[in-house]
Amino acid sequence: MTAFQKRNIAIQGDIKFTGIRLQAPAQYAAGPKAVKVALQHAFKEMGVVKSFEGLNQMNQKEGFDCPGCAWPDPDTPSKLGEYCENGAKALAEEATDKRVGVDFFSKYSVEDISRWSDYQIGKSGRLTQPMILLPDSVHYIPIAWEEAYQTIAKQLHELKDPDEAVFYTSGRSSNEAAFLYGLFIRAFGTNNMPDCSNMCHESSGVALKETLGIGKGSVLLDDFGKAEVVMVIGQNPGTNHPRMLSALQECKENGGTIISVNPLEEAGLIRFKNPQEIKGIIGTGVALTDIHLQVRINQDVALLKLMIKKLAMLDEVQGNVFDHEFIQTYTEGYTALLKDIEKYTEEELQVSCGVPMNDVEAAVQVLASRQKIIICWAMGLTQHKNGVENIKECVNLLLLKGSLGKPGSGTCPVRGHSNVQGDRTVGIMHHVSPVLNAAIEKTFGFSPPDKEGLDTVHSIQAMHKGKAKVFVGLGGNFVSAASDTQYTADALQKCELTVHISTKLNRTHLTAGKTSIILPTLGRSELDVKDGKPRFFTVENSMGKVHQSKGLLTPASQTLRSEPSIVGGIANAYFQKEHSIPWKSLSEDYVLIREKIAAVYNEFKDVETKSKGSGFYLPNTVRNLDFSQLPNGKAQFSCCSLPKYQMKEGEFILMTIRSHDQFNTTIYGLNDRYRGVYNERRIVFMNPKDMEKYGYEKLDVVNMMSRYDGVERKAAQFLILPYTIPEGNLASYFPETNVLVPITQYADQSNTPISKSIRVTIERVVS
Ligand SMILES: Nc1nc2c(c(=O)[nH]1)N[C@H]1C(S)=C(S)[C@@H](COP(=O)(O)OP(=O)(O)OC[C@H]3O[C@@H](n4cnc5c(=O)[nH]c(N)nc54)[C@H](O)[C@@H]3O)O[C@H]1N2
Ligand SMILES: Nc1nc2c(c(=O)[nH]1)N[C@H]1C(S)=C(S)[C@@H](COP(=O)(O)OP(=O)(O)OC[C@H]3O[C@@H](n4cnc5c(=O)[nH]c(N)nc54)[C@H](O)[C@@H]3O)O[C@H]1N2
Ligand SMILES: [Mo]
Repeated sequence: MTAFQKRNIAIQGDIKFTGIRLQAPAQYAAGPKAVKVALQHAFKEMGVVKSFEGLNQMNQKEGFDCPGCAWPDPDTPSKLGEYCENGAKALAEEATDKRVGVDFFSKYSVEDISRWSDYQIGKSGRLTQPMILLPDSVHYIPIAWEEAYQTIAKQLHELKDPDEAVFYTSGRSSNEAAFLYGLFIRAFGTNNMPDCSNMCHESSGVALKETLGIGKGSVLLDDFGKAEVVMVIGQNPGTNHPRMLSALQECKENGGTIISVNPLEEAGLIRFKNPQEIKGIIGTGVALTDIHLQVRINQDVALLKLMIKKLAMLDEVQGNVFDHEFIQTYTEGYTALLKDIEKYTEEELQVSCGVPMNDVEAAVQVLASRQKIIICWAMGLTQHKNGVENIKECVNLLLLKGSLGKPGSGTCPVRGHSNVQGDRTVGIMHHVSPVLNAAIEKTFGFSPPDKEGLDTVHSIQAMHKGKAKVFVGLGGNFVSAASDTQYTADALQKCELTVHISTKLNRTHLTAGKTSIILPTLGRSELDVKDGKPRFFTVENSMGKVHQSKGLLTPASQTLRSEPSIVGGIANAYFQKEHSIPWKSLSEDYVLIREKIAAVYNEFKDVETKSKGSGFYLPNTVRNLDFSQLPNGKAQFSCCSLPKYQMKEGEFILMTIRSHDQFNTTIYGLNDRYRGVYNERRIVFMNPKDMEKYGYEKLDVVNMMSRYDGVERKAAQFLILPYTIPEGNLASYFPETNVLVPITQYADQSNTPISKSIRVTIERVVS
């Protein structure tokens, strides 16, 4: 065994400003500018020919699913192109012509690369062949595929207990890859399956399962055109789900009302110029938001309670504001909810949420007379200490209005990664499901472990304590995505082995274990050929529809292997020949994997044929108002408490959000066009009154500090920008601010880090 030399790895790269330029925030999203920017990114990374080749096939029935977000495709995709600006950027990032090969790694050590920004690291290009970093070295060197598998297998065999390994999944992997991965992990003997959902929509899953019986949303894309009201809470579709704007446009054109609830007035929610329509290119576009409720960070429960209280008063007079028949037939806990609401005065709720009473009244008037209501939400609700309760309060409102199980209404947790929902459906889950275990046992003849596994936060803590010694990542960028960057980096670096199945180089490959292996994989857009024939895999979108995805671009390198092939390769090396599961065959044959998925999950019956064309919907009990899984067979109202903050003088609540030019930790560029910020990411948005109160000028340089568990964490060097944001609230981008999120602070029940409500103070940097 070679001695380990601790490496000197920077967790964030050298901190420097990049030359900020400012403009007024945009008043609309998309339009011709979006098309221009999309093509600029695409041409720069992959040239003109490949750009059109790729973009023309994205989200088309015979093509590949966009590697960006999970928003569904319409049943008849537009021939003009069914992609958005940020989908084009996602493709450009994956299909770039740049390469990170052996020369790159011999030229730069992991210590060197770690000084670069995430933006620079990402722009280095695609990984081309398997590489290994040995304990006594700071340079990755090439390794053959088979040898890499054997090295991993050997290390896994050396563990005293299978629970000493953790297997992370990011949500871009196909159903086939995720199923095989989950099967291998269970056969290996652990449920340690942290995944990106743990940092994302876990709070939604927990809240929806408890209240409605299934952890997924209930609306279909068509419902947007039928809805009378769409509420968009804690979500920024203009940047993160741009194709959702077409659905909102349809709602508006059919006479619907849009209510947005957000501490920021996001451009994408103000007005939309649809680039697929002539009027969107040359006209003024469609106004989207009718009523904007500028809630203070993490005061959505207060706002929703206030609305419910006012609706209840109206209902007392009119008798028809709530859907009493629905409540009577399908729900439980109505009386307790009304009683709970009485505990609060309107004034205290209004003071907590900070929304002017007139605006609340306007929203209440709209909601009072409408029944078809959709509530959409994303990270603005899930990433708080009370993330689960935020969502339960939304469910309360829908139940009161009977807005479930009918066209134009329902829950819409807008998912992040393009297949994060599918990965969960086919078994990526740290909890134990006796039903799944029984089905696996029946199909494969082994008993999966019945001990709860570790989620993201607890995996990090286990690695930090030395209880977990091997980390395997199927995609993702664990160190930059997770909270408490220094702590997480230390945790990974304590591991004996880290394994990264990735398309592109990222910081997690640098904050590596003593030994570290990079296994480069095919991207979604790339041709995956077996026996001379291109093959497809399947994904599930945000609305529970499973469909095919088939890449067509020439792979970045001939050495790349597909994710199922890599996962099967590791499994085969671990179990060697004598095992009841045919790992080798599974690693080579997606049809066989799909057969096994269908054997384990009834709802995937005939997936081979049904996933063709526009695909098929998985069953959804809420759509049929089937609450038989729940206590007394009823949907559950919840009594949620108000989040209380005893803020000290000088303290702020910080939300860490995405700019327009990033996909999570992948930084496409340095602009946040809709918010009027160009060429800089180290910024913090602040209310002008707070700036005045504390004597700050625009572009003053500050540090932000959080203090939890007696420890001070610092994010150094941010430029202050005046912005329309509630007083006492701040906004800044992640991953730069993840150093501030303590590993110990996460949502009750779902363990999702509190990335949207971190208590911070700021200090001026004197130059
Ligand atoms: N282009 C692009 N697309 C993406 C991604 C990306 O990074 N780039 N990421 C993907 C992933 S994994 C995900 S999960 C989604 C994320 O999609 P979003 O959830 O839209 O992403 P965030 O930038 O985190 O934005 C959160 C929004 O919530 C608001 N917000 C913050 N705190 C609160 C609060 O307390 N209450 C309310 N009401 N609002 C609040 C913020 O102002 C912001 O508008 O997008 C997916 N799509
Ligand atoms: N402070 C703060 N932190 C957050 C959030 C926040 O809002 N604020 N959001 C959280 C959320 S919602 C999420 S989902 C997580 C995201 O966490 P992750 O999913 O771990 O992070 P990504 O940045 O999406 O991962 C990008 C990497 O995935 C790899 N990759 C890309 N495509 C593929 C592929 O097809 N196959 C494989 N194998 N690898 C691929 C590339 O190497 C790329 O560098 O971050 C969370 N962290
Ligand atoms: Mo996410």
